[in-house]
Amino acid sequence: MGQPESREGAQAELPPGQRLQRGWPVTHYGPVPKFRPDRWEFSVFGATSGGGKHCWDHEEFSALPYSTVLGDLHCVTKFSMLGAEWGGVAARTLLELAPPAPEVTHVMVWAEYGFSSNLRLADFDTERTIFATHKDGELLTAEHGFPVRLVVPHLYAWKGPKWVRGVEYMTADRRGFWEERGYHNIGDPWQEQRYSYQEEPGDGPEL
Ligand SMILES: Nc1nc2c(c(=O)[nH]1)N[C@H]1C(S)=C(S)[C@@H](COP(=O)(O)O)O[C@H]1N2
Ligand SMILES: [Mo]
Repeated sequence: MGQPESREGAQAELPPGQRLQRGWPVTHYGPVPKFRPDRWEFSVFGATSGGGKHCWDHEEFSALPYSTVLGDLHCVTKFSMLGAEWGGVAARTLLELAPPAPEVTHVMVWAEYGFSSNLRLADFDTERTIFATHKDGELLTAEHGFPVRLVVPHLYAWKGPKWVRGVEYMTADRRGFWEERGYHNIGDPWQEQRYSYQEEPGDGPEL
């Protein structure tokens, strides 16, 4: 990645080919899921240290340590939203509460209806990666991902699933929903890594 980590994703600057969007559009594939608190849980599974699965119901998840970070959203369809403040559970908090096994190299973030996105552990384990429940002090709305969405400000926004339900720790890379359908496996907007045909050897598993 080109910039020092403390600035990445909160630069108030547009990556190449992006334009500023006023307001906050809604972009996703498929319907908005209905939130049912009694059936909702957030789980961390796969190659956890110790092998066990960690689960939180909605009340427990809401009681986890709360952090805020600044982070921009860059949609691969070329609009960006700059300067949002996200509140929720930092990825690093989750990594402490549910530590990965030492062999873990990637994570798959899972959302409602089987939507998923894969990330290198190093892209997940940053100070700005956050499971957001709030934006600018307000609870997320259903169409923006309530109750929880991932925000990874230094990558294109499809890398941040809305309606997240869990994280799978992986010892090898696997493609998520859009990464299997023509989008770049890594998705760094500063390098305009939009499409899978731009991938260099080592950027992702064979298609
Ligand atoms: N579950 C889910 N999350 C998703 C998507 C999706 O299709 N399904 N689309 C992604 C894309 S492409 C973008 S640009 C952002 C948009 O977030 P917003 O609708 O809150 O602006 O959500 C991301 N998260
Ligand atoms: Mo997007």
